[in-house]
Amino acid sequence: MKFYDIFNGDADGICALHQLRLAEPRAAELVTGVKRDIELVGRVAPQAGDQLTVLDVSLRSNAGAVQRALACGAGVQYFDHHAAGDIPQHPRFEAHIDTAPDVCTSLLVDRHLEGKHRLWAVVAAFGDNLVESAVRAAQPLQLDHTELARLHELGEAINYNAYGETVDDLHYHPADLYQAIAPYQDPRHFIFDEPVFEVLKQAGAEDLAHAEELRPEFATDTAALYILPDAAWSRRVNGVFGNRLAQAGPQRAHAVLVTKPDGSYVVSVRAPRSKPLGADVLCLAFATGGGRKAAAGINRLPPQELPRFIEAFRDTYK
Ligand SMILES: [Mn+2]
Repeated sequence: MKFYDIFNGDADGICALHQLRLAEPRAAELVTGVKRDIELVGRVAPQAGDQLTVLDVSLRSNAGAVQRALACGAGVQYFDHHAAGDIPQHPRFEAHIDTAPDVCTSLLVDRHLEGKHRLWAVVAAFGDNLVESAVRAAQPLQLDHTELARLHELGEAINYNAYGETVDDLHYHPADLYQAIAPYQDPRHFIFDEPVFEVLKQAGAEDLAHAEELRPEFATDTAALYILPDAAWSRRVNGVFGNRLAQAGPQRAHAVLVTKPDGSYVVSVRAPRSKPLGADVLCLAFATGGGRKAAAGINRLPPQELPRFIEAFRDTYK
């Protein structure tokens, strides 16, 4: 019998697993990746009697692999907050799935453990940018303002570490980061005793400084577009940079393009925060586009389509 711990490589995934294993220690094979690696269950080949714990990757993206695991006699415990599709009804499937917008996977694990390792759920909620939920979860812990701010920074730092095209782009492989965290009951001790937090904070600031040196391709009162070069720092900072732009210019739509080695682009579009609409329709007009009204993207925009994208973007947000 074998155990597999399968988790998203971001703060929510790591802190979800950490809470569980503090409560129920278990040696397991770790399966994880960059934040965008969400089809993780298919990476294992379980056998009858094996036990899979899956955290913070959508069931919809893993449905086939989960079905196969169940069919071959393995058990699956599943915690997640992303849109799930059909939830299997099976005696060996244990689901903790809640897609409410104010929860993250670590908060679901916290609910399951009745708050036993709440501090790590707070870190994760900050990492998933659920600031209000994090503050609410922290309430009974009576942390002072500085402690709360440190947990916020830690969540952001762990989350930042998960951004990249492949694990080669990351400062720490998420499995290594999890193992660095694993001995710590209290994230405040982790911050103090390990270099990880300072390393990630420093690295994140450097990446952001690179991005902030860039001039936009164009910027008007209603829309701005940036193209980041083909570099590891671009792939890491992309999400954080987009957040910064959105915070600094709430009336403005932003498109951030990251150049791929083949010259095509990964596109992320954020509608203006003051009017969070239109990003989905814009991106769906391109072959590999998708997303939500407020934020959407295109997985691969060929270079010859760039002018068409720019025109459509300007037209959507004029
Ligand atoms: Mn999450």
